[in-house]
Amino acid sequence: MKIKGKKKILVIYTGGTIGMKASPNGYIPVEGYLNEVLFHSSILNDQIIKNNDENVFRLPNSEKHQNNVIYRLLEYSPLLDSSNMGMEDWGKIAQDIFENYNEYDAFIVLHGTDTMAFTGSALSFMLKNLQKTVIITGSQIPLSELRNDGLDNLLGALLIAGNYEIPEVGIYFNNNLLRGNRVTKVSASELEAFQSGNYPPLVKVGIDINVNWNAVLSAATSLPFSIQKEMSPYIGTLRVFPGITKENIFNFAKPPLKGIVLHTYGAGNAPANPEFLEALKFVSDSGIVIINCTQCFQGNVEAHYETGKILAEVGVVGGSDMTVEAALSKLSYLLAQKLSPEEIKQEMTKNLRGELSEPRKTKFSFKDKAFIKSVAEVLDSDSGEVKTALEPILLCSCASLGDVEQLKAMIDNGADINSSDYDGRTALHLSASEGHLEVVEYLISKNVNLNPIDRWGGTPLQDAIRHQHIHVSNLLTLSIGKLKQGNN
Ligand code: ASN
Repeated sequence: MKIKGKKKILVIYTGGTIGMKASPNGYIPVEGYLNEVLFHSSILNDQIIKNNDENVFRLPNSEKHQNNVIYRLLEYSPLLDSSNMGMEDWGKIAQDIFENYNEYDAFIVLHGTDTMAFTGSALSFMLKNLQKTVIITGSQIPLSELRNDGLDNLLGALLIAGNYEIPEVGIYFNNNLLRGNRVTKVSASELEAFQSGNYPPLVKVGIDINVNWNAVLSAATSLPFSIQKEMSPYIGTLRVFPGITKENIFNFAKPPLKGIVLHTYGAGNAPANPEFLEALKFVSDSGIVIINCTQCFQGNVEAHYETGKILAEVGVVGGSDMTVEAALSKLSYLLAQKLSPEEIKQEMTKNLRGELSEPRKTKFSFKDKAFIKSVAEVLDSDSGEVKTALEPILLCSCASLGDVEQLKAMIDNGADINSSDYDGRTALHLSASEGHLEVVEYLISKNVNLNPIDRWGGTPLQDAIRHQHIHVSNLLTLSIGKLKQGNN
């Protein structure tokens, strides 16, 4: 939803390259520096409102963006390179969002890029029933450099957070807002540092700001916003490689470990080596939850191959198209809830915050016996036009699938055995074409019309001959002969 009027944004500044300055030991975060940059920037602020000891900035309005956005910078101490951040830091960010939730309309978290994808994933789970925009951003080049990506990233994040309600945790980088738990850092040097392999951008910023509303999570929840600060540290990720041994597994899966993200090949495959599989089974049976995530940047874990299926057989849970960052933080989040391993396994396969794509439900089809049965049952209670229109199609579908039982049930219930579909094809045409002798026998026993003509002038006997169903064509020839004799 696009929002108008004055919007208040809290900018939580945790550290990262964006606010760093060069030092003899390389770039380091410098306290107070970002505040100074904002203070002097005519792009990021056109008015400074003193609020106690702090500065509140106003984002300039422009022809395109009459945003009326004001924002406050909440600087952490110490400022951190994100490589030094851990679960407690996520808890602190979650707590600050919680404490300021009612006072602000949106939140921006300035963060280093190295672990931004982990924080994006973790916060998506830790913030529950989120109804406001949370955007994490940072940069590859510090604002202190003449040429940098920090200015665009911060400005873009402020404009999106100030103008749209996108009620999820996103990562804004290089003109794209991506879902926080779908993102991986893909480059240490390019300005496009992040990509989301399995989910489209929520917002693309070009000449215009284009929000892909179909991709954005809905905020439809009546439950109040809350947070879970506790995350379990007893997790780890193990990358499968050619030559991996059972010892690798046992050395890794030592107490107090409770959850493993197994980083597998391709569509979720691992070596079919019995010792390796037995080790995984032993670990899984001991109550450690193992989640299967692919090493590939794109695609998901599906049990297409034997090498993937056997992992499921030893208790490893498929992680669908989750990133490793998302799977790890989800495991950590669920383990902290003190659920049983079975409950955690179940939750891991569910879509909690848009972090995974659940398998598509099979499409209904007249090639599906169960579907035909259900439709036929519904039609039983109908005596009108819908029944007249659908019954021939159902009869033909049953005949084509060789489903004698369902065919009998429908004919016993009064369906017209000689009815034809829109091509003039009858149940006898279909069963003869497919060579379902049992169906043909049954239809003949019910005195079906043996010579119906479809819209191409074809008969069931011709169908049986064309498809070389000898038994069916013999039976039809015999029955037609008998019929002729009887008529003479
Ligand atoms: N090392 C930095 C960090 O993650 C990298 C960056 O922000 N571009 O804090």
